[in-house]
Amino acid sequence: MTFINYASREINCKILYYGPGLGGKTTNIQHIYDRTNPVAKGKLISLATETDRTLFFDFLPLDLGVVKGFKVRFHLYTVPGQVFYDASRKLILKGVDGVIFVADSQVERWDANEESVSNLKINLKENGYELLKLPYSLQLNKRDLPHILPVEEMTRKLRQKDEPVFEAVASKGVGVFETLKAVAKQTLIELRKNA
Ligand SMILES: Nc1nc2c(ncn2[C@@H]2O[C@H](COP(=O)(O)OP(=O)(O)OP(=O)(O)O)[C@@H](O)[C@H]2O)c(=O)[nH]1
Ligand SMILES: [Mg+2]
Repeated sequence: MTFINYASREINCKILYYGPGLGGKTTNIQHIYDRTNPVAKGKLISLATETDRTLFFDFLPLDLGVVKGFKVRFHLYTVPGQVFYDASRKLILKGVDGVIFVADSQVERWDANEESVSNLKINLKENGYELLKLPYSLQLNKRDLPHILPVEEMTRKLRQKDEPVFEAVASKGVGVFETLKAVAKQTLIELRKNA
């Protein structure tokens, strides 16, 4: 549900980072924010608890291109990954144009990844979206840690369609822009189709 502002000639897209708690969603957005030209970005808004888990969302408007004379502004959000914030996740999904799933590669977080993917599918459906039609990328994060699952196994089990898959170390910025660009590209293709 892209929002088009004819007065300012802007198209607004909403990209959402989804995934299990502590998987690295906020770290992705923080890195993008830190590395983006001040002219191209808005304010980073972060609502967190005292222990620094995202309670509501992170939000980052970013200018990334032009479609038919309209400036495309990407708004990046992350959901709170903790299981009990499901009501917030449902709310944030409204109006989504693309999703990045940030999986935690650690062996002990496997169940949390699976639970989060099925939660994503349920919430998309409830909001009337089809994952198959949505711009989507899969990020396998925390590749720097010792007890992690092989990329092939994670990909086989977590991949939902033919989405691009990226290995990442978000805390070092590895794979962060690649993942965002892949979803942004798919989103722009959708926009151009419908423009
Ligand atoms: N070693 C390592 N640590 C990481 C990586 N990415 C993120 N972290 C750390 O993991 C912790 C959680 O990261 P967050 O970005 O807050 O996770 P989140 O997915 O936003 O968590 P919620 O907001 O609770 O859903 C932080 O301490 C990060 O510094 C990574 O690739 N490798
Ligand atoms: Mg967070």
